[in-house]
This record gives sequence, C-alpha cells and structure tokens, in this order.
Amino acid sequence: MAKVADQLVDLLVRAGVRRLYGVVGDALNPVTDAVRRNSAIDWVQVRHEETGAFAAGAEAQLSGHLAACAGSSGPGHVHLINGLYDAHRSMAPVLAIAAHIPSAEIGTAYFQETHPDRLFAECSHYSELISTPEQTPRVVTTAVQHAVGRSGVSVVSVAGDIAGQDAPSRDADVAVVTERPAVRPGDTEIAELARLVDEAEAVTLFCGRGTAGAHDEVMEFAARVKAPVGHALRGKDWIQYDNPFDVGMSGLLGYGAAYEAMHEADLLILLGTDFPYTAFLPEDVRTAQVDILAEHLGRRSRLDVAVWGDVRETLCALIPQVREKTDRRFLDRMLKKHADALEGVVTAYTRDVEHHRPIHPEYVAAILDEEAADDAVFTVDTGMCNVWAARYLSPNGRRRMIGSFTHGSMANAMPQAIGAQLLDPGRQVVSMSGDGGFSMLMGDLLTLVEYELPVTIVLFDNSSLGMVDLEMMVGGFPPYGTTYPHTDYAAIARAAGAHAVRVEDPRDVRDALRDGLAHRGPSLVDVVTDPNALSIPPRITGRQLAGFATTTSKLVLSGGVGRMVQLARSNLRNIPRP
Ligand SMILES: Cc1ncc(C[n+]2csc(CCOP(=O)(O)OP(=O)(O)O)c2C)c(N)n1
Ligand SMILES: [Mg+2]
Repeated sequence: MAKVADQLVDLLVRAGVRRLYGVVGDALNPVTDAVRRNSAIDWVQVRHEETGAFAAGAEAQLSGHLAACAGSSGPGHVHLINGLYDAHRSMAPVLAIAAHIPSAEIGTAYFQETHPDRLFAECSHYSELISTPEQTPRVVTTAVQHAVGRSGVSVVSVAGDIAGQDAPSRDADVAVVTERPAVRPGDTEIAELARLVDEAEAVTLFCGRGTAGAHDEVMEFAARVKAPVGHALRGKDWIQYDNPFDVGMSGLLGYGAAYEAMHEADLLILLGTDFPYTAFLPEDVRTAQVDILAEHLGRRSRLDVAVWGDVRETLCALIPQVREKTDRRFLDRMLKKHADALEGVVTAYTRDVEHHRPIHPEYVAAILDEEAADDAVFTVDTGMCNVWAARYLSPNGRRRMIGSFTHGSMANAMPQAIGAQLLDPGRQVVSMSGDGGFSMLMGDLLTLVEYELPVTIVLFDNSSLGMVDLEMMVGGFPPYGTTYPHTDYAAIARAAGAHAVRVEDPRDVRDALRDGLAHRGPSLVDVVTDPNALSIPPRITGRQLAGFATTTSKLVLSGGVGRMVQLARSNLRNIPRP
C-alpha cells in the first residue's frame, strides 16, 4: 500500500521534479525511502541543506520548471532557509519538504521542535502542515500551483509518522500547472502608453529580467521609436547582446550611459524591472512601467502609466500603435556618450596587467569571458564577483548568468553550479566564487566530487571580504574584520579529490582556466587576486555611499568593462552619416 510519502513524491514527479536535494534525517526517512523506490526521481545528498535549496533554485531559474529540496525536522529544515529566501526572491519555483517532529509532540517544546509552517511564511507563497493523510493530495497540489503559478517557494511540512501512514484512497491524479500564461494588458493601458510614446521626443527603455524571451520585440520597438536601451543586472542576459541601442547598465555596478539616457529622456519606459535603487531613477521624467506583477508597478519611482502584463505581449500590442520616429538625434547622442564613457575606463585593467601581482581580478574575468563556452552557465557569488560578471561576461542569448541578485546572499555560486550541472550534465558550468563565499559552504565541494560534476570553480582569492572592505572604506570606517589568512584552497580541493591549481603568476591564468574548463570532473582554479582592485572615484565621500544594498549614491564604482568597448564602438558605426 502506498504511503503518504509515496503520494507526495509521486505528485512532485508529475509536476516535473527530477531531483530532491537534501540531507537525510529520521522524520524525513519515509520521504527519502519513497524517493529510493521511485525511479523517476533521484536523491541528491548535499553536505548542507542551504546548498540544496540554492541548487534547486538554480535548476528552477534555468529551466523555468519546478525543483525541490528537503530538510529533516528542526535544524535540518532551518538550514534550508537562506537558499529558500533566495529562490523565492528570484521568483524560482521551488517546493521544499520540511520534515516535522512526531505529530503527537507538536506544541510541547519537544526535541528539535520548530514550527516550519510559520518559519517559512516569509520566504514562500504557501507554507502548510499536513496533519492527516487525507490532506496530502490537495495540499501538495496547492503547493505546486503556488510555486509554479506565482513563481516562488512553497513549503510542505509533514511529520515522519504522518508521512509513513497509508496514503488516502483518493488518488493523486490531479493535473498541475507547468507553464506561465502570456498576459496581455488591457486596451486602455496600451492606448495610453502609445499616446505617451507618440508625444515624446526622446524615449529611453530600461530593461530587467521581465524582458526574458522578448529580445526581438524590445529591439523592434527601440528601432521604431529610436530609443536607447539600458538594463539592470538581471536584464543583462536578455538585452545586452545584439543590441545596436545599448547604453549599458545602471546601478552601483553600472557602466556607460544608461543613467544619462534615463535622466535626459522625456519618456522613460521601465520594462520588466523591479530595479531597487531609486537614487538611480529620475524624479522628473515622465515614466511608464510594464510588469507582469502588478505590485511592482510604481513602488520605486513616479509613474504616469502602469501597464500590467508581460513585456513581450505588451510590445507586440504596442508596436503597431505607435508612430515611427525619424529623429534619432537623442539616440545617437546617447550612443556616443556611452562609447565615450567606456573609453574612459578601459585602461583600468589593461595597463601592464600581464605583470601585475597579485593578479588583477578584472584580468581573470576578461580571460574567462574569452575562454568560456558560448552556451556556458555562470553562477556568480555576491561580492566583487558581481562586478566582474556584470562588466566582463559577454552574453549572447545562449549563455546564462545567475546569482543572488535580489536576496544578495554570499555563498550562492558553487551551490547554484551544482543544480545547473545536474540539470544539464553536458553544459559547461562555471562558478565565479569569492574566497569568503566559497569557504562559507565549502563542504559541498565534496558534493561536486561525489557526483563527479564537471563544474569549474574560478576562485577570486583575495584573502578578503573585498566588497565589504570597499564599503567600509567609502563609508569612512577603518577596514575591520575583512581580511582572512592566506589559504591554499587548491590544496584543499586536491585533497578532496578535485582537479585544482593555484595561480599566482598572471601569465598562467589563461592555461589554468583552459585546463579547468576542459577537465571532465570538478575543478578549482584558485587565482590569488589583488584585494585592492577597484579604485573609488576620488569624489566619493563617506556620506555618499551608505552600503552596497542601501546606497543612496548615484556614483558607480570605477573599473574596466572588457569587450563592451568594442560593442559600443561598433554601435557608433551604425549611426548614419549626414
Ligand atoms: C550570508 C551573507 N553574509 C554576509 C554578507 C555581507 N557581504 C556581502 S559581500 C561580502 C564579502 C564577500 O567576500 P568574498 O566572497 O571573498 O568576495 P569578494 O568581495 O572578496 O570578491 C559580505 C561579507 C552577505 N551578503 N551574505
Ligand atoms: Mg574575497
């Protein structure tokens, strides 16, 4: 007779889940046993449950389909929480199973007792406890519909004794949602937006993650209304490539002329972005915003038209309704500004960098961009790796870059790489890791080795919590608690069974990366990098930058921009000569 746990696992499989990441534990035993007996799903044993949650979140972000993780009672599921926050805030459909203490003990401060249905309330759309077997099909189905339908986390809690009981007679033959619908905004909003576009002389588009799958429509619209196109970090994958209207990225890590294009426009259209830094958004420019989530509309900036729908559908409806503009002076001026801005910073890493010791991290990022595959997945640690990835990785529509871009957690990259590689074993997966981030969940290097995953970890090893060091410096604090003793991570990785090399001479960087990327199992390229890589523009004073996530500054960090300069120059060649 099937148990509650069998029914739960069977429902996950029907919803498309192929792996359950976690660490076993007594209350979870009926679930792991159900996985063992079900050939359609694998158990992936990680060394820390947070890794499992990050890995599931990465799978979900890359595939768009439901992924899952599990934790045993109390501390086991508490360990999931940071990874689940990240998945939820990245809008990744993830279902977590939180095993619970024996049902008869709930409410008695029993050994390991927590209240998982409450614990996960803030990082999920749905968090419920299965108290009787009869609830199982409906609770699990509802959890799936929440995670997939609303793009985020659902948590199902179940005590071990309940999970081990006979399943209810009602079969779990419920259809579950798998694909998001296309959402077309109302005619009134489209007409109003078209009117604003026709009235405006200078339109700028600013694009976020919601432009995924809408590259062609964004370009067609920009061409029609002669609009410069900027992006937020999460829009980079979808917008920066094949973009003759590119004016770069806005924000603290930004570069180019996105800021100017947004502020000097007379209509700014925000496309699928919940860009959080209001200091970078104009206060006196007419603004329209298009988003699939109505709650995103207007929460960061002034808004003249709120358009509730997905970006692609909106643009398909809008394009035929707007008049084609002929005056491209604003666009050309911004493209020129963009190219000039990039020229101004290009020397940041190029000067004598082949001899610079410790190795300049921008040099490593630039070479990695050249050596990585055209369809590589990059996972990027929070910290300075965000800066290097934002400025040096060249998207092409087939590469993908994921990080903890909304939650901003450290230690995300290597765990996300585990999920990315298991999802697609033939694809090149590169983890751009900070030494702080890597060492935080370093135990899961053993997971890479155990499953022989060919992930390449490129470790930016500056013996420092570099991003915070920088924050302290600009905040007027003396750096404190930001350095680590030098550690030979390559030796640790070799001892764990991975291919690993420590690189201290810049001339060895390219070969070390090539070898790491070509290696058929896990590899770690431990590059000893300069902790003082970025200079702060001298005009920044303490009060202007109050912290990475809470910045009120409009200033961006200095540094190079790699291949983008060539792109900007080639876009200038598209400007028609009079
Ligand atoms: C879990 C967590 N703890 C602390 C922080 C604050 N924080 C942000 S970046 C950072 C430093 C990261 O250091 P490392 O991984 O070595 O990268 P680096 O900036 O040196 O390249 C810290 C401590 C955070 N974002 N997340
Ligand atoms: Mg570091």
